[in-house]
Amino acid sequence: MISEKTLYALIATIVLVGGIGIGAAYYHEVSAVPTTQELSSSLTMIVTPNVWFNNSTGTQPAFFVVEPNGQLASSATIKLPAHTLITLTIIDYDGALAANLGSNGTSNNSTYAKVIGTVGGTEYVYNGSSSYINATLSGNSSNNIAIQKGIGWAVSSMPWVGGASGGWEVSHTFTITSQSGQILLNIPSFGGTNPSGGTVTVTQFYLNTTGSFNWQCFVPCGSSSSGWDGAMSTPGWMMGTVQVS
Ligand SMILES: [Cu+2]
Repeated sequence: MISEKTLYALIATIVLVGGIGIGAAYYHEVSAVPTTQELSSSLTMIVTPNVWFNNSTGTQPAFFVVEPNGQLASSATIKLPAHTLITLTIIDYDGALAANLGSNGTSNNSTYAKVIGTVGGTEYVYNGSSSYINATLSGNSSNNIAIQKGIGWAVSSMPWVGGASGGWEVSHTFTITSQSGQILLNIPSFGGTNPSGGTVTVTQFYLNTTGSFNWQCFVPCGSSSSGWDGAMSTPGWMMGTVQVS
């Protein structure tokens, strides 16, 4: 016959082991969550002007993605959630006037100077010099460098400056197009002749169609005489894929 003491010890063991079992099952369920992780509703990208490309081309500009965990990643494939308000931040260390905008080295398509597909049709630019902005652009609402949506400089398109020998105030664009070439999103990054060098752009948008799309910069900033080789035609540099799910 089992003594009372042994019985209690047995019950305690059963409860303990059962508890560990339930705990393990629960832990497994919780720890399984990241594999079906929700896609982040914020996308932060960095543009750097002088990244080593190869020995013959030298350096090229590139977009990088800053992942939610803070790690720097390639921009070759960017995953974004559908039907979700996405906040995009582009930290651009580059800057120059773009003499050409569009799908080849000689096109001058003002479409790519416009902000397309965002909430309110605007983007917010930070770090521009207020004196410079006031001298050349209207709609400046920037009175400090606080990174707070709505306090930046609200922009719906970038101008051409400098007359015939000038160019667009666009350093690079982050443009998402459909398979048929329709522009779903066009974010011109303000480079221009900004004397403070480099800008931060913040904007918000929705992607309401799932699937695989192309992203491309439409400032011919790559190599060769057209500017469309090198970075412009290499995934993870100035183009890539956006997967929306
Ligand atoms: Cu570019």
